[in-house]
Amino acid sequence: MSLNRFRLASMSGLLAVSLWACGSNAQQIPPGPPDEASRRITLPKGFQIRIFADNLAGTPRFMAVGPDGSLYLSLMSGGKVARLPDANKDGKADKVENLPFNFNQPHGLEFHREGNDWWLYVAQVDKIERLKFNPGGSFSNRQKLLDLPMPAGHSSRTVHFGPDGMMYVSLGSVTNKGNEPDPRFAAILRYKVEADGTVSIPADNPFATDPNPARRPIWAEGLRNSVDFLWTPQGKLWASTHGSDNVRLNPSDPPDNQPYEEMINQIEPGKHYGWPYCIAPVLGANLPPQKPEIPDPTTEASNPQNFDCMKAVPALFTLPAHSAPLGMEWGGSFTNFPKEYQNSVFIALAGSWNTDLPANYRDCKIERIIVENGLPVRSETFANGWRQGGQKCGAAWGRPTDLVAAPDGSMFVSDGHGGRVYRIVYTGNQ
Ligand SMILES: [Ca+2]
Ligand SMILES: [Ca+2]
Ligand SMILES: [Ca+2]
Repeated sequence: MSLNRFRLASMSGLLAVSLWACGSNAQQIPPGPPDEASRRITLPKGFQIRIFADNLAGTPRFMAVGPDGSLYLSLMSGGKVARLPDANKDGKADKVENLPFNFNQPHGLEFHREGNDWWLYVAQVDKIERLKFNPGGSFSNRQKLLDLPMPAGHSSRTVHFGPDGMMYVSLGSVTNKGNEPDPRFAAILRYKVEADGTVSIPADNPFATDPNPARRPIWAEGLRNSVDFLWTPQGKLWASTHGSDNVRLNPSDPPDNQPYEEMINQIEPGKHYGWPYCIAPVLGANLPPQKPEIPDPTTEASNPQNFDCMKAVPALFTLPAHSAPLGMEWGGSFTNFPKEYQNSVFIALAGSWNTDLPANYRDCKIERIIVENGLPVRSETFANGWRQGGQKCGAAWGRPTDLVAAPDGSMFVSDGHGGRVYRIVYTGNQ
């Protein structure tokens, strides 16, 4: 959860009031003149996309909006976090300012308040750090909170604070579908951060007293690579996860079809989500009573405990293999969008880079998963057109990477492949 309506509702003081004023009642910033994004990308009727910032070097990844209303963006391979203000409110970043710090593959960003202070949390491949945000926009008091295990494998690390005030961190796997060197990989971890930056294991963590200290922070496991996660308005923790590559249920099956990519897992403490032993059984919605996960016949992991796939929690919603889910956000955060878009999950899909058969090339696009009665029921494409027909997303004009709510309730979309940030607004016009 970032600076969105759920957080704002619980804040107090002038800062909260000014931020709230930036939300649903904010003056809508017009989309600006047509550009290459508006010519290429298709959206539902009434929505407009424009380039907010271009020529961003260093692999743009995750974003967060700061207490100053500016967009902050991690530049993962560049080792930087950039600030992209739009003080003149013309729908274009006024400038790209790199914060004067070097980071180690920064990915997840989150602003979180402790008392009167705002801190920017930066998830890096080997650690979590935070920096105090000062009025005027400078950062100070850099603190390392936590070391994360290495080597990297999947190297993106994501940090969010939950509605319970705890810090959640996701780490992908080191291997494709093998044995991991540390139980903190392929898991979502949960920590308590004290006001002075001390980090501890909450007593109600499911493995808080495990004899293996590395298991104590685990909140949920069997998640190969949960690049992002969020909390629904009902307080449910939902996480995507990337499936293993090169699974065929039968040796004669065509490539690229298995496993289905898990878009929404409802995360419960202490539960196992199947990887590396089991895969999702159903394409699309798998709602209670759920079909159980099925064994991955190609797993390279030894299975000393004879892990039973009946014990894995199946995903609530999947999409085809190689969809590659990255950033996700609750639709209600986009207060500029019509009401029917708000009860949904928007998810950035990076699409195919290593599929074999052209028929299975997946789009790099933004998908909207529609939620009814608290459950994901179906999905539809929201923004598409970054790749041309017959082209893999690895060769496309861009690939959506993350999406967050702008201060006026529109959507910022980062593009780690095209080096851009876009802004999607609802105007109601064709
Ligand atoms: Ca501007
Ligand atoms: Ca699973
Ligand atoms: Ca997110």
